[in-house]
Amino acid sequence: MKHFVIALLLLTTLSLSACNSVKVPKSTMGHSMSATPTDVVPTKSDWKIADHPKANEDIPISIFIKDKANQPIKSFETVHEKKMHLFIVSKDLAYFSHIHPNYKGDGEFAITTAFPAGGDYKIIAEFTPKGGGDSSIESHWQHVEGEAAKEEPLVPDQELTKVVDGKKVSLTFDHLMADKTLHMTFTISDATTDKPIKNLQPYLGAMGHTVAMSADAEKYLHIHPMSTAGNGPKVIFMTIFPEAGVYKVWGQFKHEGKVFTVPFVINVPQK
Ligand SMILES: [Cu+2]
Repeated sequence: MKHFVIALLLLTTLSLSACNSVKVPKSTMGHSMSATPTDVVPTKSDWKIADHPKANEDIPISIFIKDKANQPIKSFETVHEKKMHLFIVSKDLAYFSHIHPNYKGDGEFAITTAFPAGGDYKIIAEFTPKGGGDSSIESHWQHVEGEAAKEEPLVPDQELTKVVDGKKVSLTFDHLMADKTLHMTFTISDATTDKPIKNLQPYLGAMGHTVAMSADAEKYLHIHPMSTAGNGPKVIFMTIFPEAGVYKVWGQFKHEGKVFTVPFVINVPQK
């Protein structure tokens, strides 16, 4: 049944803070695309990270997931092959990492990672307590000591074509505007020959994953392709950007055994 639900999964749209929570139903079959939380299990979290983590050192991170009564949540669904997906972004959104903590039991997830420079990072954990229909999100801002990287201004890309790891990737939208269901399409070709790539491989159970984050790192969307059919060159995602503004979008795809991540900065206009 879960697999069937996952197969129907078209998108997951979540906001990080409860006060401006945006939840879009996974299925677009209903009429309502309103921002109503559906079957997200309410959670709390404790984050245990070394007191003064330094850049470029291995930093153990433990995340304790609890229910609203402060009791550990003990069992989790496996979603896209993992019990937890962890995203780490620097405050300027220049740095992006997608990793998978291990489940230790009793609500505790653990991973060791290194931060590339001093500064502030947002860490976002996505997981689904057993029985939950949609993923829950917990997030944490972490300061890291050490020399800061030069801040990269978040400027919308003039042209939505990038070359990453020998792939040329273009991003197009059917209509780009806030608060409206839209299609975003990644088209992937070989950067040297310009030939369309038709042998993309599934990555974590989907033909691609897209994460989008608002410029202030407060709004977060994790989007999956509309269909698992086809292996490129086009991968189509459907989503809603909850508000107008600048977003950074990271598309992640797998080709010839290697995952590549392609970032874009877009400006989503008002409806
Ligand atoms: Cu993941």
